[in-house]
Amino acid sequence: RLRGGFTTAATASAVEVGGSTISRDDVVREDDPTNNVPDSVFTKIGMQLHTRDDHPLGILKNTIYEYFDESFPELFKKFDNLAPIVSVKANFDDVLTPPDHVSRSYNDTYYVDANTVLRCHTSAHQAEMLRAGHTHFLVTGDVYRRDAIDATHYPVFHQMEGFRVFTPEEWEAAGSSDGTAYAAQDLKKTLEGLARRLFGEVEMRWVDCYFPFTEPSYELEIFFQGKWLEVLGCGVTEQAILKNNGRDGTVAWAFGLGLERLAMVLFDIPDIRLFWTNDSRFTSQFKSGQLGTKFKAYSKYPPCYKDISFWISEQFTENNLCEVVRGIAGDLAEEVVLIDEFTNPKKGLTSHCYRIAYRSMERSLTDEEINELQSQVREQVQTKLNVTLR
Ligand code: FA5
Ligand code: MG
Repeated sequence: RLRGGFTTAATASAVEVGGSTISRDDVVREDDPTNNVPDSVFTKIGMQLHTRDDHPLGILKNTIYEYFDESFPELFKKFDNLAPIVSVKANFDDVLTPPDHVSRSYNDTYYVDANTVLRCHTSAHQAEMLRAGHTHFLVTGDVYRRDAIDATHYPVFHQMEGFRVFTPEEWEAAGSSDGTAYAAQDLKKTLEGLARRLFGEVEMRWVDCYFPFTEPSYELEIFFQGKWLEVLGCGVTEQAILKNNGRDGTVAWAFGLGLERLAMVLFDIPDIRLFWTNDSRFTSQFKSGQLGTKFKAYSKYPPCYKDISFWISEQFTENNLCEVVRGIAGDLAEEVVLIDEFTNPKKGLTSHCYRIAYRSMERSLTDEEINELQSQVREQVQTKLNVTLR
């Protein structure tokens, strides 16, 4: 099927991941209100960028594997081929996400049906791994979130989950009587070692934060090119998760790191869409085993900006607008920014004006095709988002 008349990649009717077949008709059902997965997201399932040894994400994953193998020989089991379609229970309930948490909303998460989602984090596999008897594991995979459109956000990105269980004998042997303190200290030491392996001697800092599944919880930030960059979330696993999954009496740590965030910094990759390109000017620059080759940008084609203004309705959200734009323009949509907003107090109506930047990383776009994309955006914004164009 042609999208927007310009995208020529046909949508396959089914893909294979980790031995299971995922069929398009089960995942994309526009007329089913319990489903909100667009074709543009379905086409990313099964791409497995993180398993390509000469792709920046694969190179990074392999380097992290090496760090764990060298620091802890034969301790961590690795999984990178688990299917991304998981139950709501696995993605949320099993990791103690409260019933009213925003991440559960249709605005933030892709639902296949009321009980099934595209995983929004690799933490979705913690409980099943524990129940299968694993106590030291790394799970890498594609994760899916409805989100903004800009250089660092894409509806599909990759995470690596790490998990390590300690028995009382382990912390007692180390002279500690407090399993939680012991695990927190081991976690920080392990991740600081990883950060040094990836970045060399860098300034880093721990920031206290909150996750439903860990306590205490931290984010690690790295000072890179003048800014503090959040690269991972982690913490000491909530006791209920261990208890509910056959590991009562133990203590564990867990982390989840964003592979694109790290790779953009390590390889100087300026736009997150580049991870998905087949353009050989991108792919030919990276070699298996070579972490940190600096990407040489090829010449940028000019962007084209189009504004769209409308009176919003109560259900309007920016994520829904971005879905419409991505559904029509795909990767030609570089950015969607709110540039003006006002309320007419008499009418009680609020107007938003968004500026959409269209740009291909591979070629010049013609006025004609951009006008055609924008006219489809205008049409669908009205029919799908229930807003009134101004
Ligand atoms: C999580 O997803 C937690 N599951 C992480 C975790 C695991 C915490 C285990 C504790 C224990 P968060 O939503 O912050 O947390 O995402 C983790 C990392 O993914 C971020 O630090 C960031 O590096 C990356 N990330 C998050 N959102 C995006 C995005 N839209 N695009 C690219 N990378 C992202
Ligand atoms: Mg975070």
